[in-house]
Amino acid sequence: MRVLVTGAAGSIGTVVCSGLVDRGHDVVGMDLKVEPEGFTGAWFTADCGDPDAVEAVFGAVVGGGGLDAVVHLASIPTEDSLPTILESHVITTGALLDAMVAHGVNRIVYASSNHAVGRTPRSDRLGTDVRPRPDTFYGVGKVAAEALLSLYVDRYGIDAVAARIGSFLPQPESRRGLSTWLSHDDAVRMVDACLSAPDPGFAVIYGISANTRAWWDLEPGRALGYHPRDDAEQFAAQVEQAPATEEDEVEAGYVGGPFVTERYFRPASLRP
Ligand code: 15L
Repeated sequence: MRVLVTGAAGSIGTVVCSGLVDRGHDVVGMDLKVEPEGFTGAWFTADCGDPDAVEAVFGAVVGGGGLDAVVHLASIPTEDSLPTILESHVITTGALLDAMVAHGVNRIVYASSNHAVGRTPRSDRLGTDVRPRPDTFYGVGKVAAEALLSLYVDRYGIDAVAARIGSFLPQPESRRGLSTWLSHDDAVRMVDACLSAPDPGFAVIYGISANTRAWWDLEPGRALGYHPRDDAEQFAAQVEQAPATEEDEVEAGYVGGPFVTERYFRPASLRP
């Protein structure tokens, strides 16, 4: 498959790009940053929040060999002001969706986040058929971007998979991470499955590894062919060596962990 990856120079992007290349995909990178050393495919240094820039990239990519899918990873990975968040998550997604429709590109895999439901109290394993419950403006941005994907699936018949990623790290670093970890290898497996699943329509999955202590249901991912192999439990002894802190306890109350705490509270009208 020929795939355009946004945020290709970012932490998830670099891992996903090289993993997709290893799996036989032709990967085109797009990022605000310049092409990282060792990147093998075509590269576009451009802002996916700028519709004209996105249109120019699509024109060049589609004209130069076609394009089967977009993997949209570009965004600010943490909390920010509401306008900045909407630009980073929703406006970029809209620009890409418009270009997809204009150029007949039928699939997008979107890096959503667990923070779309982060304000959900921890209890039983959480499915994807629950109320969106963001914990921050960051989470609001992810919910809104998911809604935009849903709209374009219904209007234009494209396929869109939103993967609510947990904690993408080489290894879990906290007690919460023993539940929320997404390993590098599983991230590649996940994106590849979302690209290849036959006719997903609009789908939401949780992007975590097969963690023994998982809080989120892996079945929606398995239904699309995402079969994670790693388990954070192998790091449990190491993580639990340090005594549990009050912070661990507060953060364990809601699935969004630290993002639910007061240090993330700020007025929506605060300008960047
Ligand atoms: C995310 O979506 C964020 O991008 C990252 O900064 C972490 O907060 C991660 O979720 C997590 O929940 O651990």
